[in-house]
Amino acid sequence: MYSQASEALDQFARRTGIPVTETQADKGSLPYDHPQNLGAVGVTGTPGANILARDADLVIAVGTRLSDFTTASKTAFQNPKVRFINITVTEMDASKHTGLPLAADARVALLELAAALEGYRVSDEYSASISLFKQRWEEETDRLFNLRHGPPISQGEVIGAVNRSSRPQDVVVCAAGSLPGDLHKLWRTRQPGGYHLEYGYSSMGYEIAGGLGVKIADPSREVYVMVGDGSYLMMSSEIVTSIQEGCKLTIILLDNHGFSSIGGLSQSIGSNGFGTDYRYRRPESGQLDGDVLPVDFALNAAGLGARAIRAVTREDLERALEEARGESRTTVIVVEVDKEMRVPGYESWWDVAVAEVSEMESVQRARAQYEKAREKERDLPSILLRRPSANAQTALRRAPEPFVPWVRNSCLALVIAATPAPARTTFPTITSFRWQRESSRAGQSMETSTTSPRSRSCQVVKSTPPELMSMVRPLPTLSSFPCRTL
Ligand SMILES: Cc1ncc(C[n+]2csc(CCOP(=O)(O)OP(=O)(O)O)c2C)c(N)n1
Ligand SMILES: [Mg+2]
Repeated sequence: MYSQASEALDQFARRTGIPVTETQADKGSLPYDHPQNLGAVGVTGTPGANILARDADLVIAVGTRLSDFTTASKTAFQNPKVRFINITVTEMDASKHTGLPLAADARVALLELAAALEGYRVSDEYSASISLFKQRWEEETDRLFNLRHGPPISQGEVIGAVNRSSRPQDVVVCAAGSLPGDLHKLWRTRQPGGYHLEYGYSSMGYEIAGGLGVKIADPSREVYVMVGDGSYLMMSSEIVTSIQEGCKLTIILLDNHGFSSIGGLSQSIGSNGFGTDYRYRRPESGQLDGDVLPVDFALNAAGLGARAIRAVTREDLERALEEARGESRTTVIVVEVDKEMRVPGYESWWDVAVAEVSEMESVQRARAQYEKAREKERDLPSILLRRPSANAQTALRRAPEPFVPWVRNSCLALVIAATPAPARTTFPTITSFRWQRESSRAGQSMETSTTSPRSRSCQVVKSTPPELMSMVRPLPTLSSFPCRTL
């Protein structure tokens, strides 16, 4: 996204037929209805993206940190022969999953690689499965957008209504709770920059302040801030600034009287959602199991100077969104949603540790399932290469570009798109990039060390497999890595 690589990614995907999946950071680089766009990948991914990631024999990671969510805690890639090509300007990320580190700007890299792959296309069978997964996902999204649940209505329906009401150039802003995962899966982004998620830290309270920044950056776009009641309670004060500055926001506040996200997680680990409802503590039980706290969010928003509209049904919500569009000042639409009517997960898993020792049977059961699920975590180590000795350095020479044969020999390639930094004028292009491979003689004297992310420890591998040696190059900033070198 920051590289402005959308057009290059579009060309690369169309020409090769290789499917593209999106991290939170990159959603919108391709429009949702692009024929190669399988949508969200990882813990909050779509079935098509996750099934193809599971089976992929080659993953081209563009700008992604291959984080815990993107890799489904290292369970996302199950093909025993899977290889990674990591296109990024961050050297540490370039080496993840024993990938081929291609340190380059995303746009430049994709343009050059598309040209280098002239004539290559994925098989018809693979193409057909991509189309089928896409079609099924659109049907599933329509189902969730039209559940007709409640009232209280479902969060999926609210997302559908906001999505339908917004224009392609408008922006949805969010940060924390159950909304980011649901938006990642369901939001139909039509233009780059139409989807703004703070998912680096997923900070509750970012939403309204962040939305104000987005509006200041481009006042011509309507900004739809989607925020949970918990996050709203953490920081709603920038509503006042938005009114002071005449920066209109449309804020959709989804009130489910607590933490749907953390409540669901807590249930999944056998802890019954402890402490995640906004309820009175009942003296009889000593627990937070009394009545729902009477927080009036519409009154609160009006008190800060916003126009406040309450919506109960889907029709109310659609009318409110229509009214908000004609408003010139910040408008807060408060809609109650059913906390337990969640958008499900698809073909993925997240490593949330379950207590090893507990008297609760539900926790013991969850622990047993957790231990089984963890067996799928794959330790594809990072490669860190020690700075070679002066002799070895002089023996280094350009290696033949391995990218093209890797793609040509792959049957099930997949792109994961994220957010690399913008092109820098000093940055080398792929063809001029110095791929360094030590000669066979120098190979004897070079050693690699691999980090083991699961154990957070560092093992040292003295005899480097020749295949790895052809793809690693010295990392100039090695000393800054928290890793012991030889
Ligand atoms: C500043 C901050 N504190 C705590 C968390 C952990 N956390 C993530 S989601 C969440 C609850 C969010 O509640 P709400 O905004 O109502 O969204 P819901 O889960 O109901 O969708 C919490 C406590 C966080 N992400 N950020
Ligand atoms: Mg909530």
